[in-house]
Amino acid sequence: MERTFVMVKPDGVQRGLAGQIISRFETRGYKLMGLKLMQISRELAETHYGEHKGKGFFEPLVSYIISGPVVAMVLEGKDVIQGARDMMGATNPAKAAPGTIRATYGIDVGRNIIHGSDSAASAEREINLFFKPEELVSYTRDIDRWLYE
Ligand code: IDP
Ligand code: MG
Repeated sequence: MERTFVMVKPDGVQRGLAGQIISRFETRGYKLMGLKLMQISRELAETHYGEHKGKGFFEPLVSYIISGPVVAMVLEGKDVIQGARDMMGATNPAKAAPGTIRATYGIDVGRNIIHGSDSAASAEREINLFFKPEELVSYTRDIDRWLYE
């Protein structure tokens, strides 16, 4: 089973969409391993988005991501890294496929509601950046036999 890091960004929280977004992942069958509301520090934001340092949108991106609380989560499931990214849709909501989270709730690339890890390496890095080991809970779910063959 894979794990990924997903975060409802400050616009999603401010607009009261956190519950609906978590619900989409739960309803699909992905398992919540960690979940918290938190305020990201500038330092954490700059580390998290380090790959974008030097790009024109870096400063606005950091300011956006620290502009209010986020809901951070770790999800587990078969192929969840790509699966969650597919549910989010393209980075720019204007280009995201209809029905995806970004197309359903957003309009502008600088307010695109959600983050999800883009590879196994980023998932591991981001999970460790945002969650302490004791904040992740391992448990069995009786419904798993109805989700997985
Ligand atoms: P991703 O979130 O789909 O992985 P990335 O290219 O990794 O997209 O960019 C990280 C975040 O930076 C995006 O989710 C978005 O919030 C912001 N971003 C990316 N490109 C632009 C842009 O051209 N203008 C403004 N913000 C951008
Ligand atoms: Mg990215």
